[in-house]
Amino acid sequence: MGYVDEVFETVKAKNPNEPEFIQAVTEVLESLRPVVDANEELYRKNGILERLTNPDRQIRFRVAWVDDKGNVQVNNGYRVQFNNAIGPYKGGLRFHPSVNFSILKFLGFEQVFKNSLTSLPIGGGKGGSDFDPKGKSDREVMAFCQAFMTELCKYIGADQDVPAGDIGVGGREIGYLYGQYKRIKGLYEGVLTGKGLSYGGSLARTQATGYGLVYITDELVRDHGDTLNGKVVAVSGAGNVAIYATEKAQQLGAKVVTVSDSTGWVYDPEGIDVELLKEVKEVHRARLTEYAEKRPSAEYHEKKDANDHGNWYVKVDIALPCATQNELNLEDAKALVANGVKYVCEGANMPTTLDATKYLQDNGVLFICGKASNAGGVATSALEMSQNSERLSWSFEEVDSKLQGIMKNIYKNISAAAEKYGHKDNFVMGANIAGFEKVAEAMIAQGIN
Ligand code: NDP
Ligand code: 2IT
Repeated sequence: MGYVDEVFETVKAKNPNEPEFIQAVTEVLESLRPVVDANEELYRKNGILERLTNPDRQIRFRVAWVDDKGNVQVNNGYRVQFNNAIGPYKGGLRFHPSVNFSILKFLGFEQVFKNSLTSLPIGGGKGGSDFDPKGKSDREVMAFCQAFMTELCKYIGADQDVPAGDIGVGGREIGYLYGQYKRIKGLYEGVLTGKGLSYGGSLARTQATGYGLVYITDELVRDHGDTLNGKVVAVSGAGNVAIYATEKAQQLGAKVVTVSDSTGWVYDPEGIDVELLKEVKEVHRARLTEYAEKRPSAEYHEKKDANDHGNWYVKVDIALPCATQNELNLEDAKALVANGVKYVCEGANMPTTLDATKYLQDNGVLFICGKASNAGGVATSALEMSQNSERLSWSFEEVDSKLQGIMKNIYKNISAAAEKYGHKDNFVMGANIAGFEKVAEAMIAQGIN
């Protein structure tokens, strides 16, 4: 058995009941075959694949807090510190009832390669809680965040591990978390990113993941002799990534006709009204029914169940999944292809199942995986860390132009890596190989640990 297969069997045996983690590892290891085959002795001698698929540490703690009725609530808190070969652990915190070690390990594992692709000095990690911020008062969210940080602060630091937002964690949560860190540790340092502008945040971090996704999509489209102008786009999700992907796509002349949330989706043939979407989701924290009520051109579709992905059955040129993992499956991919989709770029982490990815690629769809296409968020987080270190803040234009440069560079590197190994336009392979090479080199240089 070759090295890749040996390690893959071990990972499956050692991580039973972790389907998302196995899924992420499957994709990466399959992609790495050509590089590993070419350097098998070196990687084997250094245990590179065994170490890369095994987090440095997994932390779990109890988070007890008091709700508005005076009842004690208890949640699980987590941080997975995956790999710090190229920089301090870096990656978001997710607050969602589905959070468990399988999900955080898949996210932390992906983050290692994504962060490497940014070319910035950041390692990979992820954390969060099964706490559900939906329907909670601001005071309850604050009480939870304070209790969560009271424990998490023992494991993080500006040069050690720097969390940020993810699903269910936005500006409000980062503010409460930062306040509690400062209070306990007595340190005013860049320990979190995605901070508010009045206390060390970076301009353009809020927009960065969605904007970056569209910048790389634009690169892809241009590289294939096409343009975003006039393209019809399906975006899924209606959160941070979806909102700013929609905004930038429309600024560049495309028309976004769908967005979705956990209970339904809208079809708006005139193009999504981004200001209204922001008001509904960022200000009111409401459902998309409110968007449809206020927008005469929009049709609302309630999801029949969690597997209802009706939003992928609309005729579009480009699909940008920006909600959550495994939200685009094989059936959805078939519908997109039947409707003539040409480009799929992931804003979310692992939103496309493995069989759907293969189907899209086999049918000539140009596909960029999340670890490359959504890297603009964490890249801008790293720019926030730089600004915090030098105690300066850069203008929106400066950060945005660095973000554009980073996304162009990622596209260039993943295309080149795919081509070098004889798989032109296979951007999944290109992303995994390009992300891997730097981390592997740093791990070898630093010895066995
Ligand atoms: P938000 O919490 O802001 O938004 C998430 C959106 O997805 C919401 O519209 C939510 O619906 C929907 N959603 C979440 N979970 C589910 C689910 N299980 N089923 C259906 N819909 C769901 O998160 P973000 O926009 O920050 O994150 C979206 C994705 O992008 C995630 O995969 C995240 O890991 C990834 N990502 C985020 C980055 C960032 O900088 N924020 C960076 C890179 C990747 P509802 O409105 O009903 O809650
Ligand atoms: O998945 C991701 O890259 C994020 N949620 C952003 C992480 C970060 O540290 O900005």
